[in-house]
Amino acid sequence: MEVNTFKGCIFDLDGVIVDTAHFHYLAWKKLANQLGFDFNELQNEALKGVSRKESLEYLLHLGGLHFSEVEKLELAESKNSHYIDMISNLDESALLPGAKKLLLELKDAGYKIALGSASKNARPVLESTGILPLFDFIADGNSTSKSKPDPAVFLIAATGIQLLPCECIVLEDAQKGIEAAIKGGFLSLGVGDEIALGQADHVVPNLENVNVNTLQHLYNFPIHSTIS
Ligand code: B16
Ligand code: MG
Repeated sequence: MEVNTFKGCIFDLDGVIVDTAHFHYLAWKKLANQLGFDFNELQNEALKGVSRKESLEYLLHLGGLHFSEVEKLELAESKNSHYIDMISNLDESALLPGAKKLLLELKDAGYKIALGSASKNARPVLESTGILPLFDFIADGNSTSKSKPDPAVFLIAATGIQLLPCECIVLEDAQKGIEAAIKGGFLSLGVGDEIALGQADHVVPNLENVNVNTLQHLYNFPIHSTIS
């Protein structure tokens, strides 16, 4: 009997590694308020993991507003500058509990590590929190314009670390991210709410108690070879 084992991990960024998901929400709320309507955390759930462009379309739909393509570019730019202001003092303290420890353990154990984030700000966020060198490959909002639940960003990440989707665990806090992982044929670990992320192979509330042993226990499974 053979044992099938995962060989790498693809991490989402906002809400899994770094506590920036809340800043995305606040920046969208600020833009909505400027446009004359309110936006709450429940509505924001639908934007998690979604690209800036698609998030803006959704927000404008909620507000019942219509703008030209040029105006929409300006609005997206305005949200991004609110977001950049909010993260301007980001440092290691913004890392979510257990994230760095897990990255270090995976690296020490020889697993490949990639980023699979929808954010165009992913690289500066990794730099300012000091964890950029822990990644073997970065796939982010600059790598594809296809937004989760499209698996494109994870497929680019898997290719970047030279692994098959079925050899990678995708760690995600967004329902659309888990959907993308499933569509792409990846193993999945939901990080957050058990009900919202129920489609994932496994769900943990955060990364605090997740280590290499936990992942090996959850994702290494025996293959019963068939005799032909
Ligand atoms: P940006 P993730 C996503 O990052 C965020 O969850 C989502 O709220 C944001 O709109 C998206 O990145 C684009 O971010 O405006 O910085 O390009 O969760 O996929 O790491
Ligand atoms: Mg996320």
